[in-house]
Amino acid sequence: MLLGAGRIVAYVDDINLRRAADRIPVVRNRASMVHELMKVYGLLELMKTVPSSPASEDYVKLFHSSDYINFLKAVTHTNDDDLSIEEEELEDTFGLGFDCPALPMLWSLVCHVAGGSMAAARLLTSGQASVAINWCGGWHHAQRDSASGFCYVNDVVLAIMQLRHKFAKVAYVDLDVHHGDGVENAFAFSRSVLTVSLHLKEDGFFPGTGTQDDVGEGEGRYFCLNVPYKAGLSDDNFVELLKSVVEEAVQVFAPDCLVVQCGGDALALDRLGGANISIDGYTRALSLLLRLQCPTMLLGGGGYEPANAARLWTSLTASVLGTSLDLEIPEHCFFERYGPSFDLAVTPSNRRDQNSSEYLAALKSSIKAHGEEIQK
Ligand code: ZLV
Ligand code: CA
Ligand code: ZN
Repeated sequence: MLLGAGRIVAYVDDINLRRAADRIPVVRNRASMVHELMKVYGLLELMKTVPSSPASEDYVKLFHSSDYINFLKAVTHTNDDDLSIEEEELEDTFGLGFDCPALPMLWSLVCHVAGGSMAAARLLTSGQASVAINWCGGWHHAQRDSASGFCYVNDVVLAIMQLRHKFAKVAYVDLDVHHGDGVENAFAFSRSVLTVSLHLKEDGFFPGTGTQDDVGEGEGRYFCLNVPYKAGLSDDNFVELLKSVVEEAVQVFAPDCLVVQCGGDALALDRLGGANISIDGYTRALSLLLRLQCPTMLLGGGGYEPANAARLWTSLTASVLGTSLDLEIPEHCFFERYGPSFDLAVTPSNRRDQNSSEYLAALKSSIKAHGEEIQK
């Protein structure tokens, strides 16, 4: 499926950004795998590639608290032996701990990750691109004063804040299998940013928030849309949810700009996932969103089978560029990571979709009110 006819596509391409993203423990080396796969398929020659530079402390402070930033910087400058805080204590202190360990050079990682999505935002605000891609971004759980769920900095919130300088209304759609809680919380009171997350919601699944009744707060009521689903969600049901609830709400909202978090952990058989989406399912979902014809930022996020995340984001990039790719993965430095199939497809598994038609119908009807409320 070719999605992007007539669009100027730009890709944030920076070795230092990739090196920083590669150091995030649960997705080690993933950023390089994604980039190398896009390169060997010849996609880099088909789009504008734009470097990024690390964001400044003042930029990161536009969303994160000074206390949290000072803590990140202090952790960075302390070696392990000096770190007298126990792991459990760290978890209570600004969210650092098991999911978000205190990594070496953490502050530099934070600035690079924030800088990548800042560069993507600038491409859109300056009109240099109509689609801006940063597969090293999408860290949607980080909160104003804490790290959470592998996310140390909320590059998404910061990028949306930049986009708001030029675009009055920004819609955010989060396809990651987890709830985009950090982005939702940041804009819960705002009518200028519509946040939408589709996510798996079952007992014990992180972060545990994002019921359909969670619709935003105060002035921002109904400008948050949550679409919780059960395990095994199929392509058809995923696309149907986007068509019947998300598309309508976003159309009524009529954004001037769109940000799509394309977290790849809703793919079939993801290590941390639980949905059953194929690359074709993601492509159909994105094509619906691109039909809105507004400047669009594409970000990464989860995706814990690195080869599958690389397959997905390479395929989505090709679709946006209006080009198709050979199924056979070309020989390159990460080639052996694509075995045993060595092809580009990620197809659904044969697991049962626990989203019954009754569940989906009830979900749709409970969410329907959104369109009407947004219109008021
Ligand atoms: O994909 O965890 O379940 C965006 C994203 O959305 C939890 N964390 C936390 C909450 C209480 N638990 C316990 C802490 C677990 C610590 C270790 C792991 C270790 C190795 C491999 C996987 C995990 C893990 N952690 C699996 N699920 C979690 C979640 C966080 C999920 C974040 C998703 C991030 C990038
Ligand atoms: Ca999500
Ligand atoms: Zn996720």
